[in-house]
Amino acid sequence: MPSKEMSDRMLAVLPNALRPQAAQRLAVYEPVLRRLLAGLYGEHADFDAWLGELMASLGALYSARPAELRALDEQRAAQPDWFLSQRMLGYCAYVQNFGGDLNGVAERISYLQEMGVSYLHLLPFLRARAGENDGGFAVSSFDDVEPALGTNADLDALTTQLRAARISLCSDFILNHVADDHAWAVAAKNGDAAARAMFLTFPDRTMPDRYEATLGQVFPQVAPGNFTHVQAMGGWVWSTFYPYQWDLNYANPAVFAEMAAALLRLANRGIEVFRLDSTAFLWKREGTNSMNQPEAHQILQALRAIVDIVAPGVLLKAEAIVPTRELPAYLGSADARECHIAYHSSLMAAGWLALSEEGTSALREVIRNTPELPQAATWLSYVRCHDDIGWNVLRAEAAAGGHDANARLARAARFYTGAENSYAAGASFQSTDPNAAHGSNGMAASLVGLQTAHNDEERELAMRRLQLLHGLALSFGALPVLYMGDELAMENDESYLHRPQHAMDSRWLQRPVFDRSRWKGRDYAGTSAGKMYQSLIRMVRARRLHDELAANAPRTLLADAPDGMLALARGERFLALMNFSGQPQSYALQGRWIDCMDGNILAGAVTLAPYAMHWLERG
Ligand code: OTU
Repeated sequence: MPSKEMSDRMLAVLPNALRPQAAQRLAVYEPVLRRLLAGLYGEHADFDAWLGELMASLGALYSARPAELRALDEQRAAQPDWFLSQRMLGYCAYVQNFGGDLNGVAERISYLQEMGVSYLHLLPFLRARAGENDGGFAVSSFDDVEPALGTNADLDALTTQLRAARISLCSDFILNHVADDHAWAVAAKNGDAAARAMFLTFPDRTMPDRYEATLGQVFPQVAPGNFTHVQAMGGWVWSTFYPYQWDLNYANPAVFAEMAAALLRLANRGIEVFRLDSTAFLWKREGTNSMNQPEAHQILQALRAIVDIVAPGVLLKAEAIVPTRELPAYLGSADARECHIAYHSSLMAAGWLALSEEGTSALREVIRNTPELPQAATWLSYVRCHDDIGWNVLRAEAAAGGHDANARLARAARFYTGAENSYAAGASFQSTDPNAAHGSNGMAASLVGLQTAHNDEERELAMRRLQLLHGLALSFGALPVLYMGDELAMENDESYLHRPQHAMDSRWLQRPVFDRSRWKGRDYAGTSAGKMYQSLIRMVRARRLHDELAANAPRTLLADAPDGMLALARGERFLALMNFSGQPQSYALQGRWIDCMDGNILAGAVTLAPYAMHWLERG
């Protein structure tokens, strides 16, 4: 289909007033979209007709976009690096744990403002599978709020209130799979051929066995294998995660069109950021681990082009828990725009590895392996999230210098269960092999030793470790996202062990209910909650004052620091010194510096106390 015809299909459904603006965006991004979709689906006989319908559906969603959101689109398109500022701060929470329901979350907006939060990621809140649903990651409808959490009207009210408070709402968009009770799965089970084609189904084990030869396993203990036998589907269904999460078949253009429309419908409800879940898994290829395939990137780039045309105020965030070298591709490049934000899970895991080893060699390797960002894109930095700390992403960095990566990472995994003489109180996740580097679970405060501390001195060291990891996330040059409860040093929640549907998934250890009493005591520095909260707020405030800490400002790793510490320069005027070891470390400063926290003037050799961090500005 010629370009003009394709654009016209969209323009035809728009009211006159919107046409000039749409035509402008189409002129830039329609050729990109067409090239990507032709690459993915061009071989299909009815490709042109399909494309025409897709464009018409985009036009309808464009017309339906509320004026207020269109205004935001314009504003952000004019300033595409708006989210790279050091004034951006994220917060991530489960709706049910943070506020009970969506209305309860709205009541906590003033707390978010008090912390300086400008971005709120609420974990899955769309209608989820009845019964087990992987914490909402098995979605049965993209168009309805989970009834236990509220109504669609509550969501509309929340996005409106958040927007007024200048907080962008981020929602998960779980695009790799749907629940086995989603309408498509139900129709497929009832024999509907078009619905069946939305999934990857195999009559016998021939193909599944061939794929399995090179596939990994995400949940080897509780959901082994990547295929589930479903009688009503006449065979085996691809299910990378839990058996009730059915992978979508992105080789089918109908899947792409449906999912793109579902994303835009949510965007039109005022969701400003989409956390694209499990992006690495979108395309399957025999003989590979079916992760990070070129087509997965083309799908993401096509979604980006659609967002650039219909809703350029919206941000796409890639959740790809993959080795560092695979990460940059998710942020695309100048001529292949992809996601705006990508989780830096290597940086997160390497911070924890550095603490456990009291050495920064792997962390430095991660930083060296982190390339410069394309324009208007950023990493997401974090200390903890609702998932496990996955050590396997660090294989390359842990092997650098001739180390045995597996031994090193397996030790870290043991360390965070409390073995190896450690202060940590955590749990291991999903491994059938005791020598493997399985993931680690636990709230940050418990993993840094707050839960096992016997006296003030141990508590002080644990607190410093918690501050240190947050300091790294806040000074690295990224969009930092706090995980609900960490700001109040909340500890592990063991209650999941008594819930049969959760007991086998220790990620629930780090999914506690917001602790109101800690929150009430947040101004009182005599408790660990208050101490953490106060120090975090101080860091957040100091960060806001320094342009050098913006996500896209330069970062230099200083090689002259001892192995126990990390010295990170941000531009010429800002220096973060972080001691990851239990021993004092000394560092020779060049010139005169002022400590951003206490105003002390420093010059020459400085000594960092165990686990201490200093943010210095040129004096
Ligand atoms: C994502 O995670 C979610 O964050 C998990 O909570 C979900 O269970 C999962 O998808 C399925 O929707 O590999 O890159 O190791 O890090 O499952 C996608 C555990 C993922 C998670 C992993 C993950």
